[in-house]
Amino acid sequence: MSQQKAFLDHVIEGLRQKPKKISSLYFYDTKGSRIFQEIMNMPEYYLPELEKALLIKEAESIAAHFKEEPVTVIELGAGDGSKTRILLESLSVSSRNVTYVPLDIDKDVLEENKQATVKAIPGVQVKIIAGNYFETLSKAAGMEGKKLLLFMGSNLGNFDENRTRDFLKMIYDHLDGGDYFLLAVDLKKDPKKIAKAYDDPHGITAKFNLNLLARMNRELEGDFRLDQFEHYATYNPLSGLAQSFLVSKKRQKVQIAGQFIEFEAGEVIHTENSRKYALPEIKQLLENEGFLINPSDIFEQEGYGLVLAGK
Ligand code: AVI
Repeated sequence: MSQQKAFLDHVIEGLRQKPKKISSLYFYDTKGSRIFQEIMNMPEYYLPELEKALLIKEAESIAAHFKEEPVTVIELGAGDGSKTRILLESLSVSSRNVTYVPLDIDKDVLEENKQATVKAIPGVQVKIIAGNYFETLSKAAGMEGKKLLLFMGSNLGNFDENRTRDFLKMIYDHLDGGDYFLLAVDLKKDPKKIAKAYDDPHGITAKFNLNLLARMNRELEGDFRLDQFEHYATYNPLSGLAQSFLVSKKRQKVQIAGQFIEFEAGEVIHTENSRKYALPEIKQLLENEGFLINPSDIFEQEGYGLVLAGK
């Protein structure tokens, strides 16, 4: 099935459900990825900064698990790898031989990542693999040496409960005894701070969410009127769930590839979950799949967490 057809089928199925929903995976076309970069650079979206600070603080403790032996660092959804280089630097001091295998959908961003990494840390070998998680992880996991698999950016928070379980199981199955998995997660904290990160005053997150409608117009011959929908984000401090929606401002009918979808005034499309965790919850999720976690391998600072889980 072509990607376009899969997108259309997904959209029609999701918009015929009650409540209407579309997976946040579809945010990331070229335009959406560019807007996501804007989000990453805005002060309200605190996640990248906290992650970087925690990596700087803990890189040596993490690297100490790989003393004097070759290590293959595999990163899922690696992007430009700018923060990962903090860890690679420490590893290249403590380990003899470091191979970095960044995995991402976007081949161009991987090429940039490779060039920047080789330039910054000349001793590190870089092997890029472009494609989706499932295909690329099998290739990468077959490589030699002790493995350290990274899943950063609190990307886990975008998965629903079943997908989280399946994903962690898949990671576990691709590792061998003695390998490690490093997971970065955003934690429950001041609800106002979280709410603002997903509903910023510049309107960048709104633009990111509304781009989903624009993408349907571009790729699926949709006729959504962007000015007739608005971004709405909530955060529930009890469940830890930040959720984004697109709200129809009026009763309207929209056409997508010849099919009609009706909206009531105020009706929503649920477009994203960004779950925030407590560290014991994350520990439990990982242990449920068989990972072993030493209490000294759980790192936290200012409501952001890193967990180094062993197999
Ligand atoms: C990619 N992901 C971890 C982001 C998040 O925080 O859930 C996506 C995002 N959505 C709105 N702002 C950022």
